[in-house]
Amino acid sequence: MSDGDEGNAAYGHKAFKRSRSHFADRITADGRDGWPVEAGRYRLVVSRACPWASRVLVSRRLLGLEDALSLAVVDPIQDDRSWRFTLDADGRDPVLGIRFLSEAYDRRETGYPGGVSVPAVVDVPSGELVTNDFQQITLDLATEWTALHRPGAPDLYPRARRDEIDTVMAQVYEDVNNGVYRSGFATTQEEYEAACAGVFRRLDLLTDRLAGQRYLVGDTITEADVRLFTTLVRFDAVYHGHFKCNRWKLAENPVLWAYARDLYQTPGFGDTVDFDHIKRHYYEVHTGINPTGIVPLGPDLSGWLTPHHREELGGRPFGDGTPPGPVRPGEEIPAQGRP
Ligand SMILES: N[C@@H](CCC(=O)N[C@@H](CS)C(=O)NCC(=O)O)C(=O)O
Repeated sequence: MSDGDEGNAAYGHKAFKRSRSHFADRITADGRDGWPVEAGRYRLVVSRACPWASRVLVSRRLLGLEDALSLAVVDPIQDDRSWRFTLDADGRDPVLGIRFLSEAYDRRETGYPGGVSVPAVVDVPSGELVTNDFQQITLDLATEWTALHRPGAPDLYPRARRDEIDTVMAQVYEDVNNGVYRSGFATTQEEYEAACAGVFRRLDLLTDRLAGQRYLVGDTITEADVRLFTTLVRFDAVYHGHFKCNRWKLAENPVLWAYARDLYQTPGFGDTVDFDHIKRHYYEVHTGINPTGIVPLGPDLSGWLTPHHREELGGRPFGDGTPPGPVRPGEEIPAQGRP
């Protein structure tokens, strides 16, 4: 079996193409799409394996939205009905009462024929999917959910820096976030080489950028760092081997490795990462590119906790704000998912 979006390339012998999110309603302060920001009304459904969903996990923690937006974590292994709540008692999400995420999609659109993807935000009272628009959800958490942010929450999308953040994020998306998928699911040598070369060309440029500055834009953590982090944290565990992005390992690039460790060790980043879910999902689910489903034992994760010395570059991680507090009880990463 293969990811819905990703299966076309794995089996169809055509270039990997990421599908656009089908449900693009926005949850906003003024509720203009019919979905007003409201504490406790929505449920965020993620796979901790998924880099697009992981963006939302990090933003939710940094902004302190855990009480306002509850969390459901799916099993990292889908079956033929896609994402399922088999980690929960009786295989049902305790709040939505459903066994498969597809049930929320069906409630929104009867007979919805498209793929079921995470991240997904579901309206709890009606059980309907509101949005699976992974490019917009985090921007809205940063800019529309402000009334519910914790005291000391950082500004992840500062108005004065948006043009620069958007430019960096577009490059990171094309060449890195999605580039690794185009490399991994390529079905011709040319396609693979172009995608893989593009990944490393961009990582080289990002290395230059990050050699002398702690964060991608300005001197604080922004949405751009959240989006680069979610790919870097998976790099050696899955993209280097499984997706054949193997010119070098992250741990062999002193600048990016220190940058990634710095973020990993910042509250709100590493405490959302489950390496066990990441490895099992990629290696077991994408049987088109790993037919045995064997999950490798490595890499050694202990390096993630080693000193990074990036504070010597200055920078104010949370700007005028503060780091988030401890992880919410029940949302801790089990020991097998941590270094
Ligand atoms: N293309 C997705 C972006 C998110 C995405 O690709 N998520 C993957 C997991 S990393 C997914 O849920 N794929 C569908 C599946 O695996 O069944 C969308 O249209 O919103």
